[in-house]
Amino acid sequence: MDVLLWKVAVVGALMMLPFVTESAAQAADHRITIARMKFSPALVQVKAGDVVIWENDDMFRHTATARGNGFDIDLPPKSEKRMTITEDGAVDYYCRFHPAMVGKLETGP
Ligand SMILES: [Cu+2]
Repeated sequence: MDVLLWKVAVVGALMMLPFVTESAAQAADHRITIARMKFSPALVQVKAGDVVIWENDDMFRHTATARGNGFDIDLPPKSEKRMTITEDGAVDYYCRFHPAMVGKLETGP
């Protein structure tokens, strides 16, 4: 009887493992707010599957535009848009209307 209970406990613990692993790798949401002509936070760690929520809190239209290929998100005043990260890696981005506005997405270790 004791041995049987012990086996049940081990099997139960093993069955839990995949769920623990899965939640550790779960996609995350990252909010990047534009206020007073600045992306904040300007540097965000992302990984494939994560979602970036771009929020323009300014009275001006902005964009979040990747250098090279990637994304070009149009952000009218007081709007927000969601974008799913499709692959790991680093991307510098800027605003097409205000090139001094810059930020970076990168994949952490
Ligand atoms: Cu802008």
